[in-house]
Amino acid sequence: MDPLIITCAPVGAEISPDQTPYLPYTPSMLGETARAIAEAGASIVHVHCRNDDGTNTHAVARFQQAYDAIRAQSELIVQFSTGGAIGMTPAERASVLELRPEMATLTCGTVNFGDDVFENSFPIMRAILAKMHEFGVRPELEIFDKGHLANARRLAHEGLLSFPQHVDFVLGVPGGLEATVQNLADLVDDLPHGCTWSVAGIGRQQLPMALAAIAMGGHVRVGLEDNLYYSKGRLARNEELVERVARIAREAGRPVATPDEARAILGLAGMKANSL
Ligand code: KMH
Ligand code: ZN
Repeated sequence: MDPLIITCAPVGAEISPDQTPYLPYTPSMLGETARAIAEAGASIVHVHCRNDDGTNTHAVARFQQAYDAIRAQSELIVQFSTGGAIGMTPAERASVLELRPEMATLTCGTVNFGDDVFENSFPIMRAILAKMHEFGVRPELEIFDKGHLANARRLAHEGLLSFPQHVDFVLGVPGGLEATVQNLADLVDDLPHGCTWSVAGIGRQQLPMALAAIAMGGHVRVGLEDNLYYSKGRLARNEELVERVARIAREAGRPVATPDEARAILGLAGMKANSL
């Protein structure tokens, strides 16, 4: 098995700073977090941005500040979110690709998201992919439901994607596919040949999904975007969530990838200077 790639999603768009004191919602907090999670064993950081008051933003200038802060403190693969927050326009979500991060997410279909709808129609997906091609950004395909893999295959059939790709299964969102080992195994079985994959279990399913991925040869995403707690009633710091998965993987005989090892596994060209 390849060394384990640990992605950390430290902020997300749904958690507010009044739910936890550990949410790194400013660029300088993100920089500090990047250093801590890299030391703990992460190789990718999945980035959302906030204003100083904690509200969501997808402003290009704010992502540039976050990028610079992360890069000043780590060699992590920087993966921008193009999912953003519910209510953002597709153009807003895609705008940050002009900063040419090494990777960015592409959610492969619409999904109920609690009481909201996270909209990713084919026109939205095509527009985001076009920007990824324009700026040379590698997608991570976010799969919240089984049909999303079929959508990704359809995009490939249209010539907009080529497989293999790196895929992240986000399981346990209310409205998406539940986080069970059986569902994970079915999704992995359905992957196009040669894809690499990780899993992000939501809430208390974060650790069980990580354990399954460690055993199955997949990779793992943890972080406060998906789960606030280290254990019942005990709020987590991002680096603790990374450190626990790294420790368990090593105990299980699975080494943990450095950022450059992750780049080699994912076929990324190398740490790019962003263009601005
Ligand atoms: N905040 C969610 C609506 C992504 O980052 O690509 C979408 C999301 C997915 O978080
Ligand atoms: Zn996200």
